[in-house]
Amino acid sequence: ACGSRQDELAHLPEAIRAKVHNHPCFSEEAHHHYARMHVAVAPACNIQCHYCNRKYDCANESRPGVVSEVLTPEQAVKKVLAVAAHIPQMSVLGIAGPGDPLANPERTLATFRALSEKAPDIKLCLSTNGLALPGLVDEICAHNIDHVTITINCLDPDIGAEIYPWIFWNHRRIKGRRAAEILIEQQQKGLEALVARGVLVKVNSVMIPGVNDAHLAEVSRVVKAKGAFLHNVMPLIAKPEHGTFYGLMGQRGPTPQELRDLQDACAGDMRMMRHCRQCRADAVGMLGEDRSADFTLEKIA
Ligand code: CLF
Ligand code: SF4
Repeated sequence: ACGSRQDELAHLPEAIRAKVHNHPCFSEEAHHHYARMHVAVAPACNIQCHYCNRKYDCANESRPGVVSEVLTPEQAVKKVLAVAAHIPQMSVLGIAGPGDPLANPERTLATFRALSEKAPDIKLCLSTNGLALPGLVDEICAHNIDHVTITINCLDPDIGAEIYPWIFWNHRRIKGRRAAEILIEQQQKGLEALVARGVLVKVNSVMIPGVNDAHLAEVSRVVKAKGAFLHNVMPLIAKPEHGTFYGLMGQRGPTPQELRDLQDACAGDMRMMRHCRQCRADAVGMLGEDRSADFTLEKIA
């Protein structure tokens, strides 16, 4: 269906091609042939985004609106092995919520550790808001996680203060501009450290009209200069029930045309992802397909 994309990977160095050729998010071509699954092992979060309602999955990587069944690492491993036995195209296991995977490091790393032993052919993938990332880079590398996504919505703490009401940092809740400043610093440090270690980093940005839309081309330029592999600009899903603040304030999401225009503006400098399907934290199957209902704990027991 997508023959014109056949050469998408042709110019990449062999080592990178080997990492992305069967990753449905990092390679557009791969998403026609390979599937991913997520296990929802990470319930807690260490920041608050205005577009998030904790009753739903993390909007870093997922479509708000459906609550995932939180699994223990043992249950998650069982589920991955069951899915792998039924869906041979399943090449990637991601942890993306329902909170932030790195705000639940024991649960997240125990899951990855067990899988790298029991299913060494499955690629491991992680999506995070980045706050706890710099302190966990060694662990991430030790667990053979080759793909990390950081959700970076801004570089300017004044804009950040409009997106993040607070963060939880060094056992304290920090609010306002200072909170955004720390988060932005940690995200950039984490990005640099992962790139230095050869981990492929994708940056997701949530496009919020009137808040960060005019700023995201700059974000794209900077993360590219630091070595991010891919930038994925996702539309804010603005539904009153999904935002603690935006919902109440009537914040809207971008139109499809506004989203395309921004992706085009960023594309001048950067490889852009345009096939993201804003998956749930427990999605199973090809992108855009969700077979999670076929693999509930009850069904795989
Ligand atoms: Fe999952 Fe994310 Fe890994 Fe993909 S999803 S943790 S990079 S394996 Fe993919 Fe889904 Fe978009 Fe995410 S389509 S929401 S970009
Ligand atoms: Fe919600 Fe994810 Fe933001 Fe945490 S990082 S507040 S779970 S959207």
